[in-house]
Amino acid sequence: MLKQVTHQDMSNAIRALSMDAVEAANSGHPGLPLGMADVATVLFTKFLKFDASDPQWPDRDRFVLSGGHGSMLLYSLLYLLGYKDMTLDEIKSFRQLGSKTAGHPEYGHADGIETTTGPLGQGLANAVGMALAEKLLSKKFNNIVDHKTYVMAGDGDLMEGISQEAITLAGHLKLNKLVLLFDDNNISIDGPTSKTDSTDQSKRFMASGWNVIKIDGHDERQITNALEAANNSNLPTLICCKTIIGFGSPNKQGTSGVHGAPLGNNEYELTRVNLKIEYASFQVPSPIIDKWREAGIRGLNKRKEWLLKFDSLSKNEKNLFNQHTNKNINSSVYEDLYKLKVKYIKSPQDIATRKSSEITLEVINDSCEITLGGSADLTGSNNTKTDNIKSIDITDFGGRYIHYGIREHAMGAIMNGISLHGGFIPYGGTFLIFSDYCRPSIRLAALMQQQVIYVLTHDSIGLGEDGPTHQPVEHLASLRAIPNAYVYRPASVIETIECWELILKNKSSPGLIALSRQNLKEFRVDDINSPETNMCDKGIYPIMSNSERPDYSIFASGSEVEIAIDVYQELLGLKKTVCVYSVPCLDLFYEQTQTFKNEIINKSKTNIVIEAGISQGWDRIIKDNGIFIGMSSFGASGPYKSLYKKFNITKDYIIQKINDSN
Ligand SMILES: Cc1ncc(C[n+]2csc(CCOP(=O)(O)OP(=O)(O)O)c2C)c(N)n1
Ligand SMILES: [Mg+2]
Repeated sequence: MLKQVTHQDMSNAIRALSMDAVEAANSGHPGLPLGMADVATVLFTKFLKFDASDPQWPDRDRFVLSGGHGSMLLYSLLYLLGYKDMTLDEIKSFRQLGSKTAGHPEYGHADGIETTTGPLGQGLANAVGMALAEKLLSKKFNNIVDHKTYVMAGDGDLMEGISQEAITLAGHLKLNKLVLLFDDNNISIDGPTSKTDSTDQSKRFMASGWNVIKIDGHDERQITNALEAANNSNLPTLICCKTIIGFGSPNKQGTSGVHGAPLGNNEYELTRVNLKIEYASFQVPSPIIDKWREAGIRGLNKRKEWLLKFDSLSKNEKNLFNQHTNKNINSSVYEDLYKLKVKYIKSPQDIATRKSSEITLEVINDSCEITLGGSADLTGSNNTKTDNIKSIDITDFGGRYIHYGIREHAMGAIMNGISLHGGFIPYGGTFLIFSDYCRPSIRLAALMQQQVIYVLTHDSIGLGEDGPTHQPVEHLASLRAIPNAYVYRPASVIETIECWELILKNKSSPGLIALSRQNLKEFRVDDINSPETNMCDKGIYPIMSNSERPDYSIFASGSEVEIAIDVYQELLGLKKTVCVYSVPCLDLFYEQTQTFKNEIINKSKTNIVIEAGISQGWDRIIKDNGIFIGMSSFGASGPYKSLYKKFNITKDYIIQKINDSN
């Protein structure tokens, strides 16, 4: 008779495959998969609601491996559970170029990878975003949205600052369907965590409003009981799983030596003997595989029940749900934005672009239900909360605006989680200067091709009196440097509307819109264009010119466009030929064809660039003989007009520079 497949056989299958893959690649992290295999086995075989045959089922539970270095844990699970695209060959190609099994789990490589992890702390905050998205959707579609978010996080995740931001917000919002499985192994790369940390994690989480359970992470019964208790909690739950890193390795377990290096041939064999793994490498016996595959389709009936419930919805409800799930914006938004443009072309307003952005958002939020606003405690300054949307609070998750608190980094990662979960297109506000506090999450949004929107106000020394700590200088350049992130810097109401339209239309990139605190003059008043055309869509367009081959081409973005226009007028008086370009999105301009770019860049003998930031990024336009007007130092505190004067970003200075260069 066949021996019954035990929990130990199941968890050892994860261990075996993880060791095999790391040994074959001669690179990777065996410690986490060996240590957390028991917890993962109980979670995936008894609790997690999913169906491996439909990985995109919207009501599946989400699982996030925040310690992305333990990627083999996830890949082994996906293979064992029968996810179609996670084949044994993929496991054998761990860490090889072109495989789905990259060093760290990468969103989009394979089904079941819910987010890209690796930068510690991000996954944990992504999970908070997913749980929050679920909460909001379940309020709206209470019959068909009801799932949990499980996140596995280690000492490293909990040490990272972002974890504090994320767990305090999760506790505050009482995200009770969020469960954090803490790999409490007291080891990180440099050795025992006693070297670096003496936090009582239970007290820390309890102080933030979490339910805390402590267990032996190798005891099947304790793991089961804890996950059951978490199911009934009205608070988010932390399960501290006391584990031994590299469990099973006789000479390396419990040490940092097993964190991120192959066991080595000798220790690999000893570990297999110790764990009683008797099959050859990469060859998990079929009774064990079968048992895992059974677990993989455990959710089939639940999914069928869900489909019946979904079928019973009205046509409108179904449409709305699908619209949320696919994050589809109805095209009426663009018609409404067009009407808004016409209105402001007819009655131009000289207002700050942060205000223009609010006016635009008001229309967007009115005509579609899937935007989800927020700000990191700068709502009134970022102009992110339009009158037509309500804030969410603990008692009412019916709103569409999140007060993230002073938690920029978590806001970024939470927005990533919301976007990955599906259901909403998130936008969040802070000052441009504090985009530095969001940067790792912005980078991941770009890498994961997520449409996450940043409203970044107070975009230059033009913010004035708050001084150099608050005045961005290198930020536009540094954000433009992130691949697949688009930085927009509109110069007027009309441009702001156009930039928002472009941001909404780009479904696979984060959009960052830099906005002024100070009022700016509307220049898109006459016939430069017809309102049907989005002039910003190539990132650049000429706004005035008096020659086909001018002496000077002036390029400016945002608040500096009006200075460029003043210079133009003065140069006309001096009988010069000039062309002025507005450059609302340098990233988009650089993506145009070489012919298009050359035509613009080589039109004049001398190019002049005006932007109240550093010159980096503009070099291709400035070339060797051009003039750059902007910043090369930190700003200063004072009224904004005196700052522009002090830093020589004025019409008079530019005219003088031009005269000097002749
Ligand atoms: C933000 C960030 N900093 C540093 C690293 C490099 N790193 C990867 S794993 C790790 C240690 C993590 O310790 P722990 O979470 O306890 O994982 P364990 O060793 O228990 O598997 C470090 C420092 C990283 N991936 N992300
Ligand atoms: Mg650890």
